[in-house]
This record gives sequence, structure tokens and C-alpha cells, in this order.
Amino acid sequence: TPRVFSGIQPSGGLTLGNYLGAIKRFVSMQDEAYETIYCMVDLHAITVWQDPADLARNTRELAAGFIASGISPEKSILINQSQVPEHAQLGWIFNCVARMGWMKRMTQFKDKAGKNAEAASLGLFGYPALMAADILIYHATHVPVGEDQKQHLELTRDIATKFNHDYGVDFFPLTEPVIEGAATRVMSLRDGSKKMSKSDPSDASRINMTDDADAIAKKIRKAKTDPDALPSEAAGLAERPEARNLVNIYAALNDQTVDQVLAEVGGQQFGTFKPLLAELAVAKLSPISEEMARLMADTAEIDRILARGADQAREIAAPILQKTYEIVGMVR
Ligand code: AQP
Repeated sequence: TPRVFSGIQPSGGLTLGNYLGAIKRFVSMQDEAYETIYCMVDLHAITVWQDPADLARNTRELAAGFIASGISPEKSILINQSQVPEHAQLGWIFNCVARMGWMKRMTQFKDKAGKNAEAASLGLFGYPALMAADILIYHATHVPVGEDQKQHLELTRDIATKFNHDYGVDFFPLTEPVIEGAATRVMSLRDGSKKMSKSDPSDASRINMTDDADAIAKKIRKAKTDPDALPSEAAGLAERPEARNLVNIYAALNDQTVDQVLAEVGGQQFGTFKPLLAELAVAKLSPISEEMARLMADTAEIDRILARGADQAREIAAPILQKTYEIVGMVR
């Protein structure tokens, strides 16, 4: 069976971008003919400073977010990255396969490191090699992600290809990205040219999965827009990034296409559309945030799920690591 792997960083609370770009697809793939492994990538989170107490809390809250969104520990393997040491072990080997020049081209590193790249951690620079290991330690064939991860998945294929070529084997598969849906790139509510992000300093820029109904309504009411009415077809949104973003969010939340949404709301002013969007967002998100809060009341249950997930994951990962070491010529 094809195998799916994907992960999210516990580097803050979950956003609507993570939910629509990634988690919603994680849930649907779990229910299709895939074996699915979903991961809180705590080793990736610490590539930028994380307060230790926050990291632990965010990791459990992310697990709660996965489960509350419909990822079932009975159907999927749910893990925390550092609890499966094979990720980091294969990651080292991939550090030796990946080339400096490849890493330097990664736009996410440039964005996250900002102007002072010299002060960024070595881990942030090497992040995509560890990400390749996260995927390939399970020989995963499909990776559901948002648009922003496309370049890292190409690098994953480059690493697999170079490893196979250098050692004359056909061992690591070439993974397919799965980038689908109306909201593969959810933008900031304050700036239509920036993606919605957990780590944006402005809380008004994003909808957090833990926001209550009032907060969601207020953020949508204040979201940046233009003064025009909504068009009746998707083509009319081409030059209107903020308007497009809100319609994309509506479509993705309601499992509709953008054209279907515009057939209903075309001609409306934002004063009419925003309350509709807020109502829809609250209806879809509040059951998830309530379930997250319930799960967070007893984190022992979450810890048990992650411990069991780690055992299941290591059954797949350990033999693949063993075989990799053999191929490389390491004495065991
Ligand atoms: N705005 C977004 N729209 C669609 N998909 C998104 N994803 C993230 N933001 C959006 C998808 O969520 C998954 C997990 O992302 P991540 O936590 O590994 O890191 P990220 O992409 O760097 O996400 P953030 O929220 O922006 O985190 P920070 O602020 O810590 O960097 C990925 O599949 C991603 O595509």
C-alpha cells in the first residue's frame, strides 16, 4: 500500500493555514487507501529558539489538534519526531548526501533567516535534509503539504536520487507531494502577500485553532480587503489577493470550489460576506477547539498515544535504517 507521511512543527499554536493546507488532507488520506503516519516535528521546531515549557505544551496541543480534527490513532500512526530516533540518525546520513549549494537555494531558509543569515542556526540551514529523512525513513510515497513546502519536497527527491546513484542501489523511493484543495496557501489576514504563519508577531494576522468565536469574528471583520464587491467568477479575483484569500478560506472550509462559492456570494460587499465567513469558520472550528481543550485536560492520554505511535513507527523505521547503514558500509 502507498504510505503517507507528513508533519507539523510545534513552534506555536496551530493556525487555520495549517488546518486547511495540511491537516484536512491528512484526515481524508487516512480514510482512503493509504497507510498514514503523522508527526509533530519537535526537532525541526528547535531550529529557532523555543522555550522548553512552551515546546512541550505545543507538542501535546498539536497532537490534540490532530486528534480533534479527525486523525484517529487507530487508523494512523501518530508520533513525536524526537521519540523515533531513526529520523535524526538517517538525517545525519542525508546531511552528508545533500550539497551546500542545494540548501542555499531554499527560499524558506532565506525567509526565516532574514537579513542576518550568519546568526541562523546550522539546524535551520540543514532542516530540509532532516525533513527528507522524516519522509524516507518510512519509504513514504506521498506527502500532503501546503504550497510552501513544494521546494523541500523536490529536495527530498534530489537526496533520494543522489543516494541511490552514489551507492548504486534502488533503495529510496521518489516521493510525490500532494498539494490539493482551495487553500494550499492561506495568506495573512493583514497582508495578502504573506502566508498565514504561527510565528507571525501579529496575532491579528492569523486564526488560531484555539481562538473562540468572538476572536474569530473580530479577526475576520478586521481582515484587510479592498472596497469592491465580490466577483461572480474566480477569474475576477486574480488581482485581488486579500479578497481571493477570504474566498479561498470559505471554499476550503465548506468543501466547495471557488466558483461554487462565488455563484452564491458574487455581488456581495465584504460587509455582508465577512459575517457569513465568520459564521462558517466558527461552525467548523469550534467543535475542534472544544475537543482540543478536552484532550488537553488530561495529557496522560496524549502521551500514551504518542508512546504507542513511536513503537509502531520504529517497527517500520528501524529495518530501513539498518539497511541504509549496511548500504553505506557501516559496521554494525
Ligand atoms: N498559510 C498556509 N497555507 C497553507 N498551508 C500552510 N502550512 C503552513 N502554513 C500554511 C502547511 O502546514 C504544514 C505544517 O507547516 P509547519 O508547521 O511545518 O511549518 P511552516 O510551513 O513554517 O508553518 P508556519 O505556520 O508558518 O510555522 P512557522 O511560523 O513556525 O514557520 C505544512 O504542510 C505547510 O505547508
